[in-house]
Amino acid sequence: MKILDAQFVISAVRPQQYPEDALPEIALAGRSNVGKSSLINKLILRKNLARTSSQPGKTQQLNYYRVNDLLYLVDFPGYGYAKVSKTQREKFGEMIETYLRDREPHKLQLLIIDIRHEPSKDDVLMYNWLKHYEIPTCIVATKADKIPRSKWDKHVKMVKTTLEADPRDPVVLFSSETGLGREQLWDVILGAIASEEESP
Ligand SMILES: Nc1nc2c(ncn2[C@@H]2O[C@H](COP(=O)(O)OP(=O)(O)O)[C@@H](O)[C@H]2O)c(=O)[nH]1
Ligand SMILES: [Mg+2]
Repeated sequence: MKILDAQFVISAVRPQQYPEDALPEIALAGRSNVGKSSLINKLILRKNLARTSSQPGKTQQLNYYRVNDLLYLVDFPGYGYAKVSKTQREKFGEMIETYLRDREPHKLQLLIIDIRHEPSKDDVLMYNWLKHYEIPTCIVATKADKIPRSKWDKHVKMVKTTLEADPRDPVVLFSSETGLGREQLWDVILGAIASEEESP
């Protein structure tokens, strides 16, 4: 995928701030620190457009990045951050659930999992929400460079088993360090946008 243009658009704290141009939205969810910002930077080949490791615990903003006047990447707040209060957790839940239920341009969800670890309870909960709202989902097992290649299969299997993943959901092995999986993930993203156009 050739990146001609990539821009940060807005940190939206309420639906009224979401873009209104109806470009398809590809959203990313995952625990804080799992590597979402790094993955966005790798996808769009910018070193630091999506700020890595900034403001952990900001539970209520969706960061919108516009790519090639073609689509938005939408970075959800990271979940599972220990210092977040119960009220903030509830706000996160409300915001995300409303987005998943009502956001028409949302075409694909990337669920980002650290390949080294078993998915957390929050990961399982998020995956179940996605299934409940029938959102097309791609599981991305990132930080692949952190374990030896010989262990990739076993860890991918563990991720799928713990999530009880639908075998039809694609799983992409990724590394923001090496770029592994970048083209494959773009194929999944472009495929999700195209299949939507075929069957309105
Ligand atoms: N080795 C390696 N480190 C990564 C990878 N992705 C993210 N990281 C590191 O993990 C930390 C958290 O990444 P970040 O993108 O800020 O996570 P976020 O909180 O999900 O946005 C940073 O120190 C990144 O450099 C990866 O694929 N490989
Ligand atoms: Mg981040």
